[in-house]
Amino acid sequence: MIHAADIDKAVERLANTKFLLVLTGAGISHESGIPTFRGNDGLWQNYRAEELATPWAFERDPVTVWKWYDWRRGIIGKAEPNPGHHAIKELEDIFENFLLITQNVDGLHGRTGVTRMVEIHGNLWRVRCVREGKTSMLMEVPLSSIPPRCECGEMLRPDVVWFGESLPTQALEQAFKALEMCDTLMVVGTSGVVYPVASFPETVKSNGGFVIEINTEATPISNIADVSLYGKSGDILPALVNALGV
Ligand code: BJW
Repeated sequence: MIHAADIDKAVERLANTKFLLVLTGAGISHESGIPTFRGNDGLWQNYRAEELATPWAFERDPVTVWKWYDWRRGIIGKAEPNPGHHAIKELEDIFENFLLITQNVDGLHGRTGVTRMVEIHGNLWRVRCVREGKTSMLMEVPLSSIPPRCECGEMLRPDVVWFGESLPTQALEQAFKALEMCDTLMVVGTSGVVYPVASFPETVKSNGGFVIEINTEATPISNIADVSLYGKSGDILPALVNALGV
């Protein structure tokens, strides 16, 4: 249940924001039919994301890990950006100083035309040779052979960030700069448990910034958010853009 006073508070802040930083997680793509990680529908053959999204799982059993990605690529390949994704593109058009940091690897934000974006956990349509480190796009769905291989004969892996791996340096640098510069952070559809991204709201708060959270349920971020708007991002984000009325 969203209180009108909370919406008003968020809109008033946005109207006075100089630099808007938006951080998204799997929840924003849920209304496009893509399972989240920690919801019940995120389970795949009884595996949890934490058991598959690791370099050790890939080393031990690349076929199982690739089958999980092939399953997800099949779902994502049929999905379309939803009103939440489109509203974020509208926010990019409204704010001169803007950055979107997404933890999502599904590429749906990019399909709205948003350009000031950092895909901080990578992109599951991009693959990387495990020997040469060379990246390329691989759009085939379903994959004709698992695991897919590079021209050099070595395995390809999804160009995403697994647990225990460092986030891409350039993406992190862009994120840290924006965390310093922004006065408002809008956090959408993330459970706020995966680091280092989970610490971003705290960083903004300690820099004196304002945090707006949008989620269907309370998360650890709710404890520090200035406003939490509980509901679907596909309903709340368009309502906020509409209320901004620019
Ligand atoms: C809706 C909705 C609707 C639903 N509308 N809302 C410090 C402390 C503790 C641990 C660590 C630490 N630093 C590093 C770690 C270790 C680890 C970590 O964080 N572990 C925790 C689990 C404890 N982090 C790492 O290893 C990271 N690397 C790193 O830090 O490198 C340096 C280092 C290495 C080693 C040691 C120390 C330092 C890498 C993390 C990589 C995460 N990778 C994944 C997979 C990406 C590829 C892929 O997709 O396959 O990223 S895991 C998965 O979780 C994915 C997501 O991006 C990420 C976050 O999930 P997200 O988006 O929040 O999804 P959910 O499902 O959790 O939540 C969805 C939310 O939406 C829910 O709240 C719903 O309510 C909501 N929702 N419908 C609005 N319609």
